[in-house]
Amino acid sequence: ELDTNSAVNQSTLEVVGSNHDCDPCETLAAKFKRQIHGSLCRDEHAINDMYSALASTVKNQLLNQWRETRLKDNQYQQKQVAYLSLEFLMGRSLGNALLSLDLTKETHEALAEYAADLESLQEAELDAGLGNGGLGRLAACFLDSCASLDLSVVGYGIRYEYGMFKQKLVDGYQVEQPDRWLREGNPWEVRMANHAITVPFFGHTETYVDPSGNRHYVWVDTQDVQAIPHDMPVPGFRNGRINTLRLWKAEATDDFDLAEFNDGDYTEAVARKNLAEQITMVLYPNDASENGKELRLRQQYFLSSASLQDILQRYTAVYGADFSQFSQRNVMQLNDTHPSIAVPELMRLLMDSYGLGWDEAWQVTTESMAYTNHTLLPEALERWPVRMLGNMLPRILDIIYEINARYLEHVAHHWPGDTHKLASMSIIEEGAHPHVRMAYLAIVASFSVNGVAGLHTQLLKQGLFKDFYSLWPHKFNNKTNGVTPRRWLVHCNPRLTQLINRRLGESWLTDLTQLTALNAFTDDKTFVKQWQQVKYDNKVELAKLVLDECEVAFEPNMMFDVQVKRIHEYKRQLLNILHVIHLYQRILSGDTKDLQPRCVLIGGKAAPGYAMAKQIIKLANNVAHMVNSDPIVSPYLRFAFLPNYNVSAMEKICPGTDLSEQISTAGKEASGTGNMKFMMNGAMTIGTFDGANIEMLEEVGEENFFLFGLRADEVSELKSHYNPHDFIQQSPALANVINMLKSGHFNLVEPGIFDSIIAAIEDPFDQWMIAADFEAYKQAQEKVSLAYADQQGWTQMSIRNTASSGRFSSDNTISAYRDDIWLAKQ
Ligand code: B1N
Repeated sequence: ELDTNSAVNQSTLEVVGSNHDCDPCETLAAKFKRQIHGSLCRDEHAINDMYSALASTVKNQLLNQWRETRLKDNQYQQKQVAYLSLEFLMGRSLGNALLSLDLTKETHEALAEYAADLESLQEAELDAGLGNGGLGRLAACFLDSCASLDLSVVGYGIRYEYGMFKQKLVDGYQVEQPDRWLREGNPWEVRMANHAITVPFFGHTETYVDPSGNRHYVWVDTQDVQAIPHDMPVPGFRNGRINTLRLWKAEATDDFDLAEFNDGDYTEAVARKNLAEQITMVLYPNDASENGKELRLRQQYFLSSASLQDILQRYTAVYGADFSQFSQRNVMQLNDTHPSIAVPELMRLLMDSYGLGWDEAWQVTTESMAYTNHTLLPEALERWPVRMLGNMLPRILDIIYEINARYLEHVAHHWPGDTHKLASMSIIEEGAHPHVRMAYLAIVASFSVNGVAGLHTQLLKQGLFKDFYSLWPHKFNNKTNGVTPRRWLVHCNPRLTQLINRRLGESWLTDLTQLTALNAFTDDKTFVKQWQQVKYDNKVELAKLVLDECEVAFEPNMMFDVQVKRIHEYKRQLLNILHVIHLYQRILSGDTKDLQPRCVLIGGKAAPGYAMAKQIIKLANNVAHMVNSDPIVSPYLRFAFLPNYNVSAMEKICPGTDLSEQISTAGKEASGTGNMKFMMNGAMTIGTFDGANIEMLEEVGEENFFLFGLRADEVSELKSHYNPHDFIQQSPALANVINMLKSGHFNLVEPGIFDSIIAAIEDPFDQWMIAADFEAYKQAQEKVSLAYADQQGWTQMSIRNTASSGRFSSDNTISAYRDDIWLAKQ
């Protein structure tokens, strides 16, 4: 089954398919040696070559288990879950694979006779950055938990040639550079050319009536694109299961336009191949906002169609054309609306390719689709122009109209005579430029609609999707996000893991709630000391990273105060920067009483088209420059902006953080997941009553969490009469900060560059309400300082945070998806 002879994307000549790889008696060391010496261009002294050889060795080692998992799953012994997502932010694979397969010790032995150590080989791996932020990383954590819980789950995604851009800083401004992560090949992937799928685009539909009077539709004159699977292994944690992440690559079909051919336009026809291959060229770098580009819709349909055809092929291979069992055997989880075009596509395939009637196809579809919503922000809700859809996917648009017509009958029945409801709930948003509302399409066709944290789900039910909730209350449910403890504790924080193991053994690795047992050691002086030492050592490492990347010296005896996430106004990095300016002013004025020395770190990427986010990065860098170049300030305060924040950076950051900043405007952050990684690694949180913060607070208790700011209901109440100047007047600290910004202190040679930021804070329409929360934030930070001054007390709080983080293991989240969504429809 597995096509191991794929050297196609590997710049090396490999000895492949050799049955030595499956020899259980051959040591990893021997296999590695063969891998390194068995290729022409691998040099045992070059780190990159050694990494590739080691990764290939590990990949080959897991092929047998991978094949067995696949053969078993093809028999449908378990219900099959397809997790459809435009993003999988996997990061590096080597360390995780070694951990899951329990090969770390053997690998160290295999490397003993070489100059390079395992850590430097791991560093040589480029991140698979096939996602923007939380939504993509959640998909990656979920895959790990699904495999570790022995569930038969396939992740379906796109093999972007270029992942999330690399962020450079030039004069404090973000500059984007392409991320050619496949440059040196991808040793983890297996190209499955023999499983290619054809995806149609453009053309038009024709109908005919068969002799028995049934109407049939054919989609003709299409421009077809090939979808080639590239499979990545997803090993479960020491349980023998290897699941698959199937990433589709777009390639041109071999049949060229015959007319062009005959016209002698051979070269033109070949050049046109590029158009098809563009589809999987690049990840759109927008987090929580949509840009409506046509190529993005092509990506969405390409993923949805290829994945559904793949699922249907596997199903019909066992059950033939009998679809009565389909929804008992299969479920598709839609990761936001990005793959929601799968709804009409499944209808099309069932009707046009497999001959089902509408009602039967609709039943199969609505019993097998489940939709996860990840945001309430209006700018992120997808709407596709009807014209664009009609042109690119004419048959699909027909089906959407038919779904809408039938569904609106249901609405009319529920709200008789209410034409306003019909318009507001229609899947088609009418007007001069009608659009398809993808969230509505997803809700109508799914048996489950879930939010990603308690507050978020509540707001979905009461606000955005209120009418749908009253129509179908049973569809709505909450699944609070989680993160995988394998990557986000065991792999990234070996020191803490060892310390915990010494007290609790190892069974907590697959049952994170066992960490509550750590609460028994908060009064154990030795344990507290050891915990402190671990944090200190991790801070030394983080300080090295900051020094290398930012040329700012972080001092491990100071508090490490960190905010890393995508740059967005709702996440309020600006509030954090204003607080840094406030501390800077206090220090300059000699007011250092109760002031705890801090190192503040901010990191994150701005969407390339998001001007305000880019200005915020520039402000952070300019403030950092002033703070760090003043010797009076540096004993108390240091400030750095870390460029190119990504998964691998987070693996070093969260173990070395004392204080985690989760300060979004209440009601705006659907869940957050970085918050959970920090908590697991013993950081304290300063945060608003938003997203999963609320549940973290609930677990750890208010005494161990620095809560501040307006609640979601207060934010919406204040909206109608918000006046930032009231808040500025009432807070001398804020007034001073704004005055200093206005004075040009941070942009002496660049006059006016921060005017738009100042205006945003003072704008009565500032929906993020920076001014409203400043004073509360400042006071919460003062409490943080006092708490940090008591190192013993702080460490006890740190232990309690890790101890209470078990609920936020994605194993827990996935168990709930399994029980309430995936298996609920058996
Ligand atoms: O999804 C995460 C949540 O923890 C975060 O709170 C939430 O902001 C994030 C369009 C998105 N919501 N929406 C997106 C990403 C890409 C895109 O093109 C929207 N990301 C989130 C996991 O639930």
